[in-house]
Amino acid sequence: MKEFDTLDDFVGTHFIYTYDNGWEYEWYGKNDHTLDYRIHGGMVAGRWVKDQEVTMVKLTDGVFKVTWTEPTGTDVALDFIPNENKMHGTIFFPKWVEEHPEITVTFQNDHIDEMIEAREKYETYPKLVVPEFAKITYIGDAGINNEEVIAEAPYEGMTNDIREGKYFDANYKRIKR
Ligand code: FER
Repeated sequence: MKEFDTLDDFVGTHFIYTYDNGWEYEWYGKNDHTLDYRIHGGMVAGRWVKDQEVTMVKLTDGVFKVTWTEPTGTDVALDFIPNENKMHGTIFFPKWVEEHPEITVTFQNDHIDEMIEAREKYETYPKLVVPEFAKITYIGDAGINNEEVIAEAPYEGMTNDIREGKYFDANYKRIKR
């Protein structure tokens, strides 16, 4: 398996991981400041997002930190230790996302105004803080700025298809079903 060292090794990587609370997330570092993702399990399963602006840094050899704030007001801080198939994530949900998660469960890019409206209309505090370790169940080298990685809504069985090699071809393009 690929050994991770520098930030260049990390950027362009596609991960699937399952948090110890059972939530399953799919993450693609499209370039050194942009994230695309899909959520397959947990409080906001079904949500997917492209072009989230993030900060990605190398903490030390093979250890990487990714942080960002969402249009919903949710804040996220992730630490990846890919050589150990391990990561740790902390999600800081505004109170309104905990009370109305369904508003955020969509292709967010088509509904940015609704997210901003909801974060103004509903309560922010107290926040729901969810700190969890996760096991990385898939690592793919998708390359930089690959728009095919996160290009459709999540479906039941999608992460199994990806893990089993049924979803991407040798050039990391989607195999259309
Ligand atoms: C993650 C934890 C949280 C992640 C994304 C989020 C793709 C986003 C949460 C939200 O906006 O609801 O590990 O990785």
